[in-house]
Amino acid sequence: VQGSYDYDLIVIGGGSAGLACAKEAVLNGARVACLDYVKPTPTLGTKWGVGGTCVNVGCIPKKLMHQASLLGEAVHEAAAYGWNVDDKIKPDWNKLVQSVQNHIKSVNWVTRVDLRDKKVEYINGLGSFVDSHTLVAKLKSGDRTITAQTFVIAVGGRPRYPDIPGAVEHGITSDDLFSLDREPGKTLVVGAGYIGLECAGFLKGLGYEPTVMVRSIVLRGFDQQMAELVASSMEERGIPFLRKSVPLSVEKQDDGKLLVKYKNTETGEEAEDVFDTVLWAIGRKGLVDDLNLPNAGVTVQKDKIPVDSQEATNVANIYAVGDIIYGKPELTPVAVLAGRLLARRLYGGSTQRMDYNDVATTVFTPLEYACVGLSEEDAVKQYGADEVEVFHGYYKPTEFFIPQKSVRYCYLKAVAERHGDQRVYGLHYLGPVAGEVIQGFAAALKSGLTINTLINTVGIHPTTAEEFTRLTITKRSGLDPTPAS
Ligand code: FAD
Ligand code: NA7
Repeated sequence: VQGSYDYDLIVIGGGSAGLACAKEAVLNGARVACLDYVKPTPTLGTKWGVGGTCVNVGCIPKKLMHQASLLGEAVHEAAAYGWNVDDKIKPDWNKLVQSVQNHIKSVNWVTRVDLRDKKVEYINGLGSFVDSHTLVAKLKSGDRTITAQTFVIAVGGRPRYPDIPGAVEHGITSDDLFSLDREPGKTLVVGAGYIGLECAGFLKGLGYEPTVMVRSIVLRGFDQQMAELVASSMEERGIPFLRKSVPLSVEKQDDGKLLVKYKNTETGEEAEDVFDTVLWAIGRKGLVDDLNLPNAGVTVQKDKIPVDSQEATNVANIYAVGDIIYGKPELTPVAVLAGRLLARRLYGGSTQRMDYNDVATTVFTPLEYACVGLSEEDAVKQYGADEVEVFHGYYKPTEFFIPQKSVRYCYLKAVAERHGDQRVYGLHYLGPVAGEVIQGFAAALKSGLTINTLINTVGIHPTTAEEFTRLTITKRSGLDPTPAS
């Protein structure tokens, strides 16, 4: 009987998905508890407050460090614009970390106040199922057993460590980097997903020496032409990429530095180098283990939870949202919207489902890359090469001229239907403020944008976003996509 449970809804995980879901459920009349618990990182013991990955060890600190790195670049450009700048400027890592952490702590505080105001009961405990309606919350003060009609699992994930000697003892992950109490120095970044590239990018901008170790390809899952341009733009800035390489071991030398042995996966050749920091960015693991899911009967697939189009698991009263669900984009706005829509369906009489297609995203590398919709290879796979037209061009941002910044990798393309209305399948942009450029186009693409509409839209001059309205050269034509001036 519904009334006999402690709560209508227990949300496990107080991150982007869980908080959005819990707050929306209360707004729609439900009695809700939200559990959040962070296990410290294995070696440095880093932990943080309520709010999940995005706020504490993800999007927000990452964007702040990226901004710090862009500012350093801007200061150097300022001289060309006539500012009298002391050329000995250098960043203070500890001060940056302190500023970033202060901001995070203020967000943690606001989040707790918001939960109290919105009447969500926040429980700082690790949740573990007893059965499909009962949970044990492991609190500092001991165990507390609570029951609910409905559960939403929103536990997200944590970075993986490779299974090699010294990985855990001597390596760190993004969970430690944003609060590291010493300068990272010469850093080996292992993994060429977006997290690895972003971290390498801002470390370089802050004056350190990152190297990226790539096992196979760069930015798996993204358009590969764009991914290679991102990598080349980073190499041009002096970030070496160790291609086709995997680490074998990490040892601490007597001088405190880290000796990394690695091998080339094609030639088998082994090599070694010494670093101050080794950062694992080799992907993330869903946090299913502590949940005791077999007690509730919930199915797991590769440490993630498969759900249907209503975010329902295989158990009738248990749902899952956010990074923990299998096969969907792991992004904060996806987690937030899916969590909110789920609560509205459960308690607000809504039938609206989450649309996981055409989600825009940005890789915050020094030269940023943003995209929405299909990659060129996915469009070709889906519609056939003869049915896909790619409009592309290089461009020169006005603000790059005076400081004579490299424009070699400022490039964009629209992947579209070849015949008929020439509907746009995907947009890709490499250049400054990429996320700001693509966000509005994402709404256009979702509204059925065509090439005709795109090139008949009057641009805003002088911007880089206006380059999308000038895309007239197709790859098929073979014409040179570089601008004359
Ligand atoms: P989380 O935010 O991870 O929240 C889950 C919470 O549940 C955590 O606090 C966890 O400790 C807690 N928990 C786990 N198990 C239990 C349990 N048994 N009991 C109680 N609590 C538990 N996304 C973007 O959109 N843009 C970006 O720029 C971006 N940058 C990123 C950069 C980095 C370095 C990283 C790591 C991620 C980034 N992401 C970005 C991804 C984004 O952070 C995630 O998609 C988002 O946080 C997922 O939200 P979630 O609610 O599913 O999980
Ligand atoms: P990703 O996007 O899963 O990328 C992980 C990268 O690490 C990728 O380049 C992998 O290469 C590489 N990798 C994976 N395992 C290893 C080992 N054992 N050794 C060396 N290199 C390895 O992870 P991120 O951390 O960037 O992002 C995590 C998620 O957060 C991601 O799914 C986003 O959607 C959100 P591969 O291509 O597999 O050869």
